[in-house]
This record gives sequence, C-alpha cells and structure tokens, in this order.
Amino acid sequence: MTLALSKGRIFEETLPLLAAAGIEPVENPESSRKLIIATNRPDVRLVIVRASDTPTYVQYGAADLGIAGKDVLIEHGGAGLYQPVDLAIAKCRMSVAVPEHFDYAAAVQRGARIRVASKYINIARDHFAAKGMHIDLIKLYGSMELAPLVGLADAIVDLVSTGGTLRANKLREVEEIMQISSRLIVNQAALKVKRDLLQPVIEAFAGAVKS
Ligand code: PRT
Ligand code: MG
Repeated sequence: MTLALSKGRIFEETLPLLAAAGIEPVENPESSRKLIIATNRPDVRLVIVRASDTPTYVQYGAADLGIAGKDVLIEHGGAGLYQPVDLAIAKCRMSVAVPEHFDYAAAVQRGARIRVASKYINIARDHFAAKGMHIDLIKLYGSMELAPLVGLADAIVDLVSTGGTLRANKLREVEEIMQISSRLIVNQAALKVKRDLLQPVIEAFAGAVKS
C-alpha cells in the first residue's frame, strides 16, 4: 500500500492519524532527502509529493491513498478519487483580500471589472461568477500577496490561517469563500482490488478524527 503525503503541515498533522492506524514512518521526510519512505509495516510505504500533486498521484494509482487540502482537490477536480474522510487537519479558509485602502464594497456595488490574481483559478472564477461579477483572472503560482502591492491585481484569492501574512503586507480580508481542511483520498480502482488492505486504514483514520 502506497500513501502520498506532502511535507510540512500536512505531514506533521497526519503523523498522529498514521499512528492510530499502526503506521510509523522509519524516517522523517523533513530531514531525509528520500522521496519514498518506509514504515514499520512492510506492506506500507509513503511517497513524498508536492501538495498540489497529491490528487494526481492517487488518481493514476501511483499511490493508493493520499491526503490533500480541499483547495487542491477542488482545483484538481477529483476525477478517479474517493474522498471518504474529512480529517479536520491543516485547517484554514479561502478568502478574497484587497489592499487596506481599496474600497472593495464600492467596486462590487458599481459592478467594476476588477483584476484578481490567484493560484486557485477555479475557486476564484466560480466565486465571482456566483456574485455576478466580471473579473480578469491572473494565474499565479506563488506569493499572491505581492500582486496587489505592485499593481498586478486589485484583489487576490488565497488561503488565510492566522491572517499574519495579509497584515504584514497591508492587505485586508473582505470575503470568506469557504472553510478548508484536508481529506483522505483513495484511488477508486485500488479500493475495489485492495479493499482488505485499505479499508482498515480508512476506518482507523476515520476513528482517529472522531476521538
Ligand atoms: O508545494 P505547493 O506549492 O504545491 O503546496 P503548498 O505550498 O500550498 O503546500 P503547503 O504544505 O504549504 O500547504 C498544504 C495545504 O495546507 C494547503 O493545500 C492547504 O489546504 C493547507 N493550509 C492550511 C495552508 C495554510 N493553512 C496556509 N496558511 N496552505 C497555505 N497557507 C499559506 C497561505 O497560502 C498564505 O500564503 O500561508 C499563508 C497565510 O498564512 P497566515 O497564517 O499568515 O494567514
Ligand atoms: Mg506553501
């Protein structure tokens, strides 16, 4: 069984869930450069992937299971994946933010066409379409907070946790689009073929979330 995880917050917050399923990595991916990490169970290994790549590894069956943020899953589309458990980890929210002195409410009211920069173009497009707003969407891959500061965009759609990054860059959260947490994802074909192996792990994760 192969489980795809990203380093950083998802890995940290997944360790207790793995322990509940009786799985302990033999190495820490934060310090090891290995991309395939063995565990105490000979039949279980971890593959360390970029957060936004996790659904792709699971979709194609390169990993049987994975853990990915709702943000990443919405942008991926979810094809070929079961999403059986909301793990309630790596929580944050997806929000619209603007420079402190930009009058967003007035722009919305007069139906202004604003420029929005985001890594999450599907979420951003759907959000503004639902509000009936016409926007110009600019796809970025990182540091969205910079875009309004240098005139690339009027607004951004990004993840917010403590709000510290927005404050440090003189940005203001004006709309919450959705709450975000990470989910266990499972390759649909693998669940049929390897059900005896995968089902107990899925149940252990679900049980660990409840307790
Ligand atoms: O590597 P890649 O760029 O593909 O992914 P990544 O860098 O987004 O991965 P990672 O490990 O940072 O995030 C993995 C998942 O954690 C995300 O997909 C989210 O579901 C979740 N998560 C939870 C967050 C945050 N909280 C978060 N605060 N992901 C990112 N952030 C960033 C945010 O983008 C912003 O730049 O942190 C900054 C804001 O934090 P505050 O505390 O200053 O508000
Ligand atoms: Mg990051």
